[in-house]
Amino acid sequence: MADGATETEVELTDGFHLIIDALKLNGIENIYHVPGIPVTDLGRMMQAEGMRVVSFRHESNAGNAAAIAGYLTRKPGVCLTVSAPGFLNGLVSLSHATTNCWPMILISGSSEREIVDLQKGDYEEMDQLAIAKPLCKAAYRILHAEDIGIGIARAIRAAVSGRPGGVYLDVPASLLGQTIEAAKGAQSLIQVVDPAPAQFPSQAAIDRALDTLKGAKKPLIILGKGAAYAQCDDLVRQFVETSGAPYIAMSMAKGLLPDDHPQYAGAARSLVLKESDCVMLIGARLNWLLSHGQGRQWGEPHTKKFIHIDIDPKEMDSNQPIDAPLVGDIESCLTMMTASMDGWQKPDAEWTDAITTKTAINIERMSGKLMSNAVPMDYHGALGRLKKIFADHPDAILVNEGANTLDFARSIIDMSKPRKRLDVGTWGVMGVGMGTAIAAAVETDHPVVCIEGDSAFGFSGMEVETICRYNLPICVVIFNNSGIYRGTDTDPTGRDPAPTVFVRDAKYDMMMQAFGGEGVTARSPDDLERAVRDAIASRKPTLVNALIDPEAGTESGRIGNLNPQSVVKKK
Ligand code: OXT
Ligand code: ADP
Ligand code: MG
Repeated sequence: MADGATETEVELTDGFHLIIDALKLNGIENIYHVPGIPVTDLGRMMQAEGMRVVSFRHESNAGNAAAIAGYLTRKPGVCLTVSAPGFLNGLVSLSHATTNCWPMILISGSSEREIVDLQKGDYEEMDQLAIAKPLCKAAYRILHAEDIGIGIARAIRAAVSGRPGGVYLDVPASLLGQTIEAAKGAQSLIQVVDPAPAQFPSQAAIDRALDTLKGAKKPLIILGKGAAYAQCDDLVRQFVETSGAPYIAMSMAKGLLPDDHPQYAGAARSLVLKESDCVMLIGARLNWLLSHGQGRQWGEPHTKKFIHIDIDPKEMDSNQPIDAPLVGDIESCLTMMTASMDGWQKPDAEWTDAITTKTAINIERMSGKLMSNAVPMDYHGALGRLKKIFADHPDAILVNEGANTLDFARSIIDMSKPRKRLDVGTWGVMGVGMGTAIAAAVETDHPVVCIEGDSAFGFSGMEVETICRYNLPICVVIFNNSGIYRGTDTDPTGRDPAPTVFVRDAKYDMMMQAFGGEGVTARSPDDLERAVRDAIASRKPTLVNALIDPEAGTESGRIGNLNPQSVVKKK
């Protein structure tokens, strides 16, 4: 302090600025947000300090944006919400991020501890920390400005290290205005060093995995979204090609190697799951999406051997006995494996030829359907055109949700680059579409095409205003079949619409027009192709209302078998 200076001239900082400085110090620049008490000024100040603040219409969508930002960047996506109701809205997506193993931080304003803990009835009173804890990977509260550096550092490290996941950070209103000396504040901030350290397995585990793979006559590799998240794309490709094994990709791992790769067995999925004798999982869990590794689909009773790479040791043996567990990060595991694969003997041609033949038959069978010019459109006719568009635009990002709309698009549209297909993830959750699309555009600046069931779109549709407000290069294509799965159900009593149907031929295109974007109705595959190509070229916010035959879909798409059946005869 200069001679004669008074106490008040000491430079101060406060909770608002320390949070901003701590995030920026750790390379976090984008915030997905809904403003309100007590965080309105925090959002404003973040923007003033050069952060990109994307303000949504509902916290669930802001949270879904943060979740996918984490997946795409390997840095925690940050969602900033108000207390109680805003916090609860954001919590669904925090759990979604945790379930999918994506790093995310939900920062939520909260009411004052003294009032909440005595339940005196504060504005938006809620014990948020207690509620968040079981639904995320870690949860912290910061009470003192000098602890902000530690709080943010802990949240970042918890989100990205080991198996990534969602972290809750509770920020009481009084923290934001707390002041401390600026120099002391700056000193208290932490730049996290090596937030997701490499985790190498032992050489013995590698040798066991190599021996198991070597012993296989009919090996199969399954790539999951953990492998896409790991961002060691060249190494994954090198390993797959050196092994010579056929592989399939789980939904969001499509494109990690291009879907037209000669070893890709996606179009012979049933065959390879059933007939393989050794399955190597790389960043994919043997959960419901793989029928827990059992049942008819897997050719049960089977004696398949399993090799499993996962960063979480608890994942091993969760569904099937794992013969060769490889606990470590994918990059470290595959680096060690490929180092010992010189002169590797590829699988017998008998196995790979059978797959190539089946693949060719299935692709041929499908290609006829993709030429359909039926009006009203069926799923194949519409998706056949979108398939061509993605082939011409390999950098475009595909966001996809719905039931039939999801399942048909997954098997019809090839992806040729990693992390270009973003969808409903492990929970199969509807409503992720607009948040996912917005974050994909913000984080990558690539054009985004969302292929949305009309029901799926309804969960987050108001965010078309956000898309227009930020002028994002997003084209939303609504597969409008006037319902959930189909648009043809009726109420047996004749009183109401059936629970699964919507207003017939709704004009969703007008929603986009209402906010200044392009809104187009597509009745035919030609209309659809033209509209989407125009949208990608112009990068203007666009909504294409694609009218699909209400009779074209099936109950629950490809997962109708999960519906319980009633034994009582229908009236
Ligand atoms: O080998 P076989 O013969 O089996 O064939 C396979 C491949 O070999 C072949 N194939 C190919 N052939 C030729 N060429 C190529 N290139 C090719 N590629 C593949 O195709 C078949 C299929 O291959 P696929 O897809 O790889 O394999 P399969 O067997 O399907 O894989 C199994 C799974 C389980 C891995 C896969 O199916 C999968 O990933 N499924 C995910 C399913 C999912 O998550 N669904 C979403 C949830 S459904 C339901 O819950 C819905 N809700 C309820 C609800 C939800 N979810 N959330 C919330 C918050 N509230 C409520 C609702 C409300 S869906 C829904 C709305 C639905 O209505 P919409 O209007 O939105 O949508 P529409 O249905 O369109 O009306
Ligand atoms: P999919 O739905 O595509 O099958 P899952 O979400 O079920 O994929 O599985 C992803 C798995 O990847 C999780 O079990 C997670 O622990 C794991 N994982 C994520 N990142 C890494 C990494 N860098 N190294 C190893 N495993 C990882
Ligand atoms: Mg529908």
